[in-house]
Amino acid sequence: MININKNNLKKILYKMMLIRETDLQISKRYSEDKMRCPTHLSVGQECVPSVIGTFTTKKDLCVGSHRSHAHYLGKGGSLKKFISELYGKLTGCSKGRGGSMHLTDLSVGFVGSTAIVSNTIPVGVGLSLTSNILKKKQTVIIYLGDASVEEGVFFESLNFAIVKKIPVIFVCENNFYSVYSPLSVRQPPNRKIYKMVRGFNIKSFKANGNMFKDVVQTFLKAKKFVEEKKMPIFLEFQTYRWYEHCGPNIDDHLNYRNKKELLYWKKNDPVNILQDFLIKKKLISTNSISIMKNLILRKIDSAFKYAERSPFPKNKDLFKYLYK
Ligand SMILES: Cc1ncc(C[n+]2csc(CCOP(=O)(O)OP(=O)(O)O)c2C)c(N)n1
Ligand SMILES: [Mg+2]
Repeated sequence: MININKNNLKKILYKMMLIRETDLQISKRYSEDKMRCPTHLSVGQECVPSVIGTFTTKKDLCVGSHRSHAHYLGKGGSLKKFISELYGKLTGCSKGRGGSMHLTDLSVGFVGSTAIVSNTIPVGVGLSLTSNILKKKQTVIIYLGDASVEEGVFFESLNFAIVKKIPVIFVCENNFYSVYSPLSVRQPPNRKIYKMVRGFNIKSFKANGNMFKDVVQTFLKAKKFVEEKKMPIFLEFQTYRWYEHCGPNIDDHLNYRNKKELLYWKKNDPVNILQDFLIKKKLISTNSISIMKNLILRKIDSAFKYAERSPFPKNKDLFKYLYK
């Protein structure tokens, strides 16, 4: 077991709490109708992006999906630019043109997220190919959901990455659902995603995506592997979303997920797991955690205020950044 230093653990906790509280505020404020884009909240799935963000730098690159709030904030994305983007404002990370599903911010190495499932996978492979040819010391991460592995482009990208020895890290966040459909109605019975990809001769690991220790250990192992072997790797992290697939609400009343399953994952709340561990080890006090939370809430509030007073893009500038 690797030893994770205290500062990194606190960084991970801060990122997790920032992502959690931001999404909760989005959920709370969404009915004001000022965020005019669909949102896919990351509540429950904070651990993986927080760990990856902690152990990568702004020079490392990543691409995300429709559910990328956590990916962007985890990577060190600006909260003000993020909320402004949801408000469609010029100060947004995508200059107000993208909304929640189209985040991009090269200043922190967040190349982009898109609404089309699997769309960014070949882009990530291409980024890593380029980076490798130019001999850049840069980790490239592709976030994908469990439904992404049902798309043809996923297999083409995986195949290409193996054949061309492209040192990219595929990070599959398996939350067991695609909208309302569980894995059992979409993929072969009992087939494990991380085992299926081994048919391509890609190295792969599976870990509990809510348990910071497992995520840190697995990610650092993968990072070392791609750096040393110059080959791709595939990671499957099992996790769970607490809110509806798309939107600000809880949809438990629809009963597409069984109550036992929901309860199990809520009990395994990634934020609580890390907080409890740090408190038990006397690395943080409950008081410092509440101070941290208040600080985060103030930061979120000022990001919302910033977004509200920011200007919308002008109609005449609609196509301004398209071909740059
Ligand atoms: C190519 C394509 N097919 C279908 C959709 C509709 N769609 C949007 S999100 C989503 C679910 C994706 O599930 P998963 O990849 O597991 O990510 P999660 O939402 O669970 O985070 C679907 C089917 C889409 N956007 N793009
Ligand atoms: Mg899913």
